[in-house]
Amino acid sequence: MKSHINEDDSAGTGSLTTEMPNKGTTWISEIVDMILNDGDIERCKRGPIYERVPFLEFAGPKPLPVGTEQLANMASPRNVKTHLPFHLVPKSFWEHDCKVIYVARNAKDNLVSYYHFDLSNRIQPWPGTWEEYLEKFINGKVPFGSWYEHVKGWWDQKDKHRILYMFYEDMKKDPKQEVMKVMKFLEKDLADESVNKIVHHTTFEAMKANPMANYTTIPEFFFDHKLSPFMRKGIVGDWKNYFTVAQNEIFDKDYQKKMAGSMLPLLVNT
Ligand code: PPS
Repeated sequence: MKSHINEDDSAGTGSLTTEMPNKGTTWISEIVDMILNDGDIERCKRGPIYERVPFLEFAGPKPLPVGTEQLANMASPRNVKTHLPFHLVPKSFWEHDCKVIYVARNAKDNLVSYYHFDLSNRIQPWPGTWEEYLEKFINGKVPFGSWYEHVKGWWDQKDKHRILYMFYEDMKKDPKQEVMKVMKFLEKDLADESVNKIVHHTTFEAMKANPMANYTTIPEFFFDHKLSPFMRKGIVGDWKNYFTVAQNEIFDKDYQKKMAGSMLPLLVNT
């Protein structure tokens, strides 16, 4: 895997967009692709997001591409997606000083989004009822493991490597400011007009309407948008529509316990 990912990245030009699933990976992937392509919208429609941004650990059913095979045939700088927790990322990323953009999202919205994603995603385990899924999430029994360990694991490493740690909620609140942060991190200097284009092209509405970003091009046997569309709501605070008062109390109590001692800003009641 090492040679696949990094042989062209000795200058540290590769960039990895990473996060627990359903935190906004697709959103940040599209932003990075737009920045690397100088805000050229047509160029960013050259293929579906999963062809433009290989998913490092993905090796699912055909016709979807295998991440490492795509990367082997791609020139640097490569924009790579992963959901891996920090300790599972290939060491070659750090040996080659690759840049990583991590996006964290408030735990409850992440859970709600992940629940709907697993309803539609036919290659991940069936989520069960909302109550069952809530329990699985709390206990880290969902694909890619514990949300708590994931966000803390990357937070603890953010000053030791070239990691830009971002928050979904900040991206919603001030998308232009966050796009400019990413631009600076990638050492790109685009004109204000291009930045505005990127912000517009990567709004929830624009991406939902864009077949190259909304995953409607993948076969139904893999993801059934009729059960719940991939671009579902794209909002902050949707958890309030799902948690009962009792579930909220249990979640908050458990959150405090699991996150005790972490310097990570609270990611639970936005
Ligand atoms: S995946 O499959 O795990 O990589 O999913 P991921 O892309 O990380 O997360 C999907 C959620 O991100 C929302 N999304 C967006 N929100 C705001 N703006 C934009 N542009 C955007 N693009 C994707 C998407 O709607 C999913 O969140 P929910 O809350 O389910 O709507």
